Amino acid sequence: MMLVCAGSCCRVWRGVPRQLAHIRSASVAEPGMRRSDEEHLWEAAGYLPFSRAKIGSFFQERPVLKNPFLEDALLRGYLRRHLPQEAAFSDLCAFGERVANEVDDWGRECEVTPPRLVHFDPWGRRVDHIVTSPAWKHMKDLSAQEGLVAIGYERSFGEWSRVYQMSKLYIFSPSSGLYTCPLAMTDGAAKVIQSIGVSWPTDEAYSRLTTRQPDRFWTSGQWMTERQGGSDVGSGTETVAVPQTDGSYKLHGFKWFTSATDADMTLTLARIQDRTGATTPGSRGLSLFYAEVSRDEEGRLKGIEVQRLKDKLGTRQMPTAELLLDGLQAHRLSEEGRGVASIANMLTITRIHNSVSAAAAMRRVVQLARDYATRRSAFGKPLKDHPLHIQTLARMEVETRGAFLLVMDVCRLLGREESGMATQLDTHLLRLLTPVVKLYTGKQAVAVVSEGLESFGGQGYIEDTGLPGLLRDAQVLSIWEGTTNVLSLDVLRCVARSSGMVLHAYVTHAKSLLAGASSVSSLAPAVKAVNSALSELEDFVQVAATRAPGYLELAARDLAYSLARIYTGALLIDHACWKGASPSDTYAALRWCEHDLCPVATKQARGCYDPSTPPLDAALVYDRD
Ligand code: UCC
Repeated sequence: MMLVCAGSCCRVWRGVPRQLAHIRSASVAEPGMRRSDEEHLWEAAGYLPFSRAKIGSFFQERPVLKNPFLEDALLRGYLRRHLPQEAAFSDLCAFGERVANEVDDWGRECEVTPPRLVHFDPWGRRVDHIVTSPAWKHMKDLSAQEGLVAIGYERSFGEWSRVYQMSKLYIFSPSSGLYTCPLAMTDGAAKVIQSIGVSWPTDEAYSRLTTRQPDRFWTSGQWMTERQGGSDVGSGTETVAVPQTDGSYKLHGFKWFTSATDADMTLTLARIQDRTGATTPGSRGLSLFYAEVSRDEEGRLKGIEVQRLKDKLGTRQMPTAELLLDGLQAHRLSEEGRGVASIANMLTITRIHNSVSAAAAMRRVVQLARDYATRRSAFGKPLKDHPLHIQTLARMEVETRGAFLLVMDVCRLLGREESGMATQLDTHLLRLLTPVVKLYTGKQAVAVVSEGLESFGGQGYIEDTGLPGLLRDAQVLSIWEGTTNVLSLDVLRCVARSSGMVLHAYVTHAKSLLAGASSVSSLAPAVKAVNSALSELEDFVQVAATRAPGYLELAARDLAYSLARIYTGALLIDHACWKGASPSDTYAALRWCEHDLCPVATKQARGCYDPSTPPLDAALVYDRD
């Protein structure tokens, strides 16, 4: 008797489990025995791999989610630089542990147990219950306990409180089962209420939106989108508000997309009817209303019918519903006709949350991909030892770092504004950069997450790995809260309304970020690139100011991208100059600045915004031949 495992049969036997080895060594193989006989015997014994449900012993190792705070050198470096308090570090570290070990599983459960709508109870009564998973409810409690909204209002870290809050959300977001969506709207609603003044009827709501007590915590909706669309709110809003004798209103309308519809309250827009039933058209006819979602004694929703849940590409963890408002009691929060301006505060907050989620999605896919690269071997060595693979991950890392710093800078500005520290320059920057960061990171997230899936090969395309959900959920980031083009036009609008002051603030601050790098030779190419992109940008603005308005509209998207890339380059350079910076920080800044930082100038030089362009574009798009 001897062990036969030489030559080609090795391939066959490699899959035999170790516990069967004694059978293998003790039984069948005799010298001179033909391999096919041998295989036959093993197969008869039921041990031949790849036959009769025996698939061999190789299983692909999964990527492991480790503590996302400890795994993120840039996040920790950024906080060491700006918010070096031990309390913040220990909280984020403990929360990161919780996310990796507990919350991520809940997020997965939210995905595989999506919400469903129960229209009727067993006895035929209309109830319109949106049934959510236990994990979704855990997320609500956790959000209160961890202060994911509260931190922004407690302001324990002064002007850095928003950075702290958003760092926590950044760690949480990809594991949250999209609970970051109701949190974004909850934060936005608290902000609107606070800016209007906390008093009846919203004082109780404000305290619930910002509490850390799970049993008191409320989430808010933001019902803005109607059947005619969600971008052109001014002409698309049909909902009417009928005044009541007690000073409240009854709302009648149809909300086409309402996200996280299991909310406890909402802010929404409607047109106030006068005594004749007439309303004012356009934005000027819109007012902002507050309404609570409640039920009568029979369990029916008061003044609301849930028509159906939406069947979406992603964000399936979260209920999105069509709602018929049929006499919903509401209270007016804004002055009449000031609805859009009043809800703008909410949009600022939700757009910043959106950007945090975008950067977080990129970070998560990079973390998983780099872990996987240490586990997965191909062509004889781990993926991490293939330079081309690592180059690809490094490019994703550069995009992620840029997105992170841009997002955190906007959070910094928000924190300064809310703590009364903001200069005029900060206020202008916050107004300009909010649409810029939202539109740019939303697009980057889709690109980076898509690239990230590829780094898992076919496994990145398999639903129950949880990886495709990252991409499906990223796709919404450039759509809701203002599409890329709508936000690009918002950039133009705030430039025009401030008579260019927002751009002046932008250039001034970007230059000040570069100041510390003037003597750092390793960063010289990056500094040169940002400086020349800033000059190109200023030249573009001067030329564009002399052209017809259509010129700027055509340039709007490229302008917004230029603003994002140049400013991010300056932030990366500034961070690389910090005394605690690492060589990777320098490398990231250099790589980022190899981008075309000012595409609006490049395209201007090619005549892309000239009057001949729109007809050529149209002819191309509708080319029939
Ligand atoms: O609701 C949605 C999904 C909810 C889920 C959210 C989850 C997020 C989760 C993230 C984490 C995962 S999606 C639907 C969202 N809808 C939008 O975002 C609307 C997009 N459309 C726009 O943004 C448009 O530009 C409009 C609606 C703002 C345009 O309306 P108007 O009436 O034409 O706007 P005007 O005339 O330009 O501005 C009216 C007033 C002005 O103030 P005054 O009168 O004082 O001069 C503007 O300065 O509003 C002010 N305003 C703003 N202020 C307008 N936009 C802004 C702004 N962005 N910031 C500050």
